Amino acid sequence: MAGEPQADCLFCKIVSGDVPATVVRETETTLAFRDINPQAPTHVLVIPRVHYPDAGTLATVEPAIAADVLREAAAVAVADGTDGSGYRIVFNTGAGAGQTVFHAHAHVLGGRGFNWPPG
Ligand code: IU
Repeated sequence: MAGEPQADCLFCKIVSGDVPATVVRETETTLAFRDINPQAPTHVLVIPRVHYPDAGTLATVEPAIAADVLREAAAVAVADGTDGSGYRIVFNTGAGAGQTVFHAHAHVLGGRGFNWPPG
């Protein structure tokens, strides 16, 4: 069924508690935890509890939960104090764009300056 946990998905295992993570915020529909390999002083992943392979699919099938992910991403930036200086929300989508975990997630990056265009 759409959105069901996948046995081979790392982020589903974090949602179920089978894999530990440093959780910073949770809601009924989302979980936010620190990235294990941070690329900035603030680097938090916000994921839906339900499993969809990428953000576009999530937004198409479960738009309310996609909105929850975005709202929580902004809340993480405020909680970490990065909202004043600016922060970045990134949804890598597809292997060619750097996606390595195929469970939708927002990267929230902050606490340093960022270049444009991104690498
Ligand atoms: P990506 O956009 O799919 O590349 O992001 C996956 C992220 O998941 C990446 O930044 C990893 O450092 C992060 N991550 C993690 O936080 N914990 C883990 O156990 C694994 C990956 I594997």
